[in-house]
Amino acid sequence: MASLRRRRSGGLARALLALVLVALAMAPVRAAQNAGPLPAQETLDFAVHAVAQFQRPWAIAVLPDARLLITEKPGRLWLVTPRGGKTAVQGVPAVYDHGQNGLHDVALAPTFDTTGEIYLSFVAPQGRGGVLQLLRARLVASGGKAALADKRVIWRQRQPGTGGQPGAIIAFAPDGRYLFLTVGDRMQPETAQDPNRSRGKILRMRLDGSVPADNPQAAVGGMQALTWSLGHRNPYGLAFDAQGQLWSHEMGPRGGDELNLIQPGRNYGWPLVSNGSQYSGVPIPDHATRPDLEAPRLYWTPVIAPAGMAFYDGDLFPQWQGSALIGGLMARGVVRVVFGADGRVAQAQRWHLGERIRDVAVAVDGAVWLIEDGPQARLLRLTPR
Ligand SMILES: [Ca+2]
Repeated sequence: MASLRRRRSGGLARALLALVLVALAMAPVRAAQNAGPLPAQETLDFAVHAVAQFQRPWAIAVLPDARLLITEKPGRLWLVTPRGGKTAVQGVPAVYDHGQNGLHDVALAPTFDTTGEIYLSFVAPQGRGGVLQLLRARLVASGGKAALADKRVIWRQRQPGTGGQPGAIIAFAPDGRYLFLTVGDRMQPETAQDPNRSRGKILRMRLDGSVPADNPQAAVGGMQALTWSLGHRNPYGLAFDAQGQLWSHEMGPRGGDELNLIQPGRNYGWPLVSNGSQYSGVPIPDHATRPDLEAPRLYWTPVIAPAGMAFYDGDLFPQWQGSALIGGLMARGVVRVVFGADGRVAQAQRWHLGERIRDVAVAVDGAVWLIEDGPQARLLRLTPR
């Protein structure tokens, strides 16, 4: 009897072990860390220099000659010297400046050195609201003046909206052949799962806006042909790391800000799953309940409200090499995320600066540029102490 019981319990233990091994094999490499509760550190590791001031700025692009292009949401574009001298760039298209809609990202074309081309994303007035558009133009600057020439809209959203978050962040593949654009759900969550709507997607296109033949749904045509990934909420950060991997962050609703590794054809879950809950407090199933949907590699509850992201590759802060620097609107500061060789993603540091941070960029000399958010927002330069 005793030996029988032992045999039975031995069989049970082996069955349990087998179950655990199967579960481990099926589980993701590592459950995502919640970095939300991690406190900001007491001291800053850098000196902060205020260089210039802007009205509702949105994005920074760094020119090879160390100057900057800075957008302001109401529809202004500035060419800015590293010391803060500002020249208004003429010829910016009309924007629908409402809520979080307006003039958004600015990015240099991979061919900028020879063509002078840049890209602007903006919500253009249409109907009673606006549609997200992507414009390619040539930056012409000389004699203290600057203007956009040869303007061409290369992509436009079909259905207008009156508000919500447009996404609108631009990134280029490391080989310089493809452009990626985030499109927010504009507070219509169900559109993020609608394959025929641009909202809640990350798009991939050629530099002229045409469909690359190797996009996951290229053969389907229409909106699906441009879609690289879906199920996104409000992606205000998009950047390639040094290994050529594409990362995006997005704001969760109440909790559940996400940092995602973007892979072609994958569904990132919004609004079917989220590690946050509805603003009303109504729960949403967690990412863990749907292993068929791509889970974030790192998340924040409570939220940081991430905005802007740059991978640090400069010389002034060697300890930050390979890190992602992410601005925080709610966090009122900057977060540094590190990536282990084993696929581990973790928040390494969080600095409280006392102001909402809208965008982050790495300067030509390895300093870090931050732009604050709001009507009197400062351009900040971070250098080693
Ligand atoms: Ca998600």
